[in-house]
Amino acid sequence: MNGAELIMRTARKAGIDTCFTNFGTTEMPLAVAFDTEPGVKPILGLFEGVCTGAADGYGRMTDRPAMTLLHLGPGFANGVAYLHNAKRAKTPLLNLVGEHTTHHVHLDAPLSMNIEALAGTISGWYKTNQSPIELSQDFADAFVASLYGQISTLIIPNDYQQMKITDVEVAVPRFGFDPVDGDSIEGAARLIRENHNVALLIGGRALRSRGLKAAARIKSLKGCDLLTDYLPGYMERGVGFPEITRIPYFPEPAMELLSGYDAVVICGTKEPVGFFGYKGISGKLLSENQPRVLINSNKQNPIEALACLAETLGCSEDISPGVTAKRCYPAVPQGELTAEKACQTLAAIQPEGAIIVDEGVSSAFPYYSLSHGLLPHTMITIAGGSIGHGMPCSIGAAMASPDRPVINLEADGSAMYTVQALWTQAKQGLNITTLICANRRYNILKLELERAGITPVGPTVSSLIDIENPHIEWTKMAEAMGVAAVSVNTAAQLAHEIQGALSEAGPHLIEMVLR
Ligand SMILES: Cc1ncc(C[n+]2csc(CCOP(=O)(O)OP(=O)(O)O)c2C)c(N)n1
Repeated sequence: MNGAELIMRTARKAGIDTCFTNFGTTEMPLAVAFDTEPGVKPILGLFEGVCTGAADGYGRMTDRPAMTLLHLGPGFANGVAYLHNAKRAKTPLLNLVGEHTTHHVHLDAPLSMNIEALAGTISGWYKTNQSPIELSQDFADAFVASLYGQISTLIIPNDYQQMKITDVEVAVPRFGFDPVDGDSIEGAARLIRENHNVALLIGGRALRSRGLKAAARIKSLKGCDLLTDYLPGYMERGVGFPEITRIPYFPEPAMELLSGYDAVVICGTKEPVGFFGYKGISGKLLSENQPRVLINSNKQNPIEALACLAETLGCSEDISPGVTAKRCYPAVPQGELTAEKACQTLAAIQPEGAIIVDEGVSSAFPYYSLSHGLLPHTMITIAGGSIGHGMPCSIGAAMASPDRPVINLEADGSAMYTVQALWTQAKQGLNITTLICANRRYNILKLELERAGITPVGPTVSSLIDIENPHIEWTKMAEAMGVAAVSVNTAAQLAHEIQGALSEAGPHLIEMVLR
């Protein structure tokens, strides 16, 4: 067995089954080991951002890491933007990156780069392997670190991947969250008991069904409102789940919402701050005199922390009927498509168990408020605001949940960053329906310019937020990569095409021409 095979064997033993890759010469032994030590399925992405975004989607669905295999510093750098979203979503994810052979590193060859410096900006755990004997243990350490909900990056010199290894045991990862902190739970219980109007701000794993159940128990007894960040990574939603209010994107309405609370209990996320800093507006969304308490650390499980808080407060297991969503959905609207009508149409026909990957940016603003009473589904958002995440993330979500339909609400500008993800969707035959929100501009930037008082927008800036000229032919582009595609401009056509796409295996793209 060589070092690369030892890595694959360790990965398999840890339970890793999928690797999103775009490799090169320095990772050759690892690529060969997919055959000689089978068990981890490699999936080719035609750009590293597709690989890292897909690994993010996989990790969000399973709470287990998918692996990536990337080429040196430049390959890793191409993936960083979508690792950023994964980091913000607290996704478990494990990168393997090849390094030049040890006797070549100091020669400053063309592809040489400081990989550790790159890895350090994004990874909760990273290391360059120092000896082939330690490869298995390094991998197991990387795996364990990722399970806390962070990125691990293991950099492996090419000669160590090739080196023959005998008499080394395959390391078995041992993972456990730290126990919850009784003092902060007591502090939170006191805040809830002593204040009239308390918000429970939850994120990360707390938005999975067990966390939501604990939050709903607390709300049933104490009436706390349940809030989450504007861009939560992953959320179970719909009938039977409690309503979670998203903190608005712009700071004024966000502060208005939060100022209504006497105190805030935070679990699975951190104190809320605005997306951007604006002149004369505080970046912190809570005021200094609002009491707050955070009930978990990064190494404690927020689900356990919430469940423990529910017990401490004496909440019953039963949830009040008023706390969870009842079935409620809009009708398919009529007429030409607008962003509002596109969201209504999706909400009207979205099937049970759908995984909604929301990168609709400004076109998706109306969707969330329509989705509370839909059939149970999963919502995934672009947690770090690094656009181009939707198409790759859908790949990982579909690979992790092959029996569930993935619907990617995708803004046209964002889609263009990683459009080659469609090729991987077709190659793998994934059940993904991509709904392109074709407003043909960077609309959110137009809104931000207006907010900044820059109206009318000058011709040069105007041309920098217009993506219509030349016209992007979505159906041709999708078809060129093997994805069936159609363009629609009325709500009725959209409803018909979504239903058709969902009833047929494989990926589909629907261009929604928005007025
Ligand atoms: C990686 C990255 N590059 C650039 C940006 C800046 N940015 C934010 S939104 C946006 C345009 C979004 O346009 P589109 O996806 O078409 O959505 P719309 O605003 O039209 O709703 C850009 C360029 C970003 N957030 N992330």
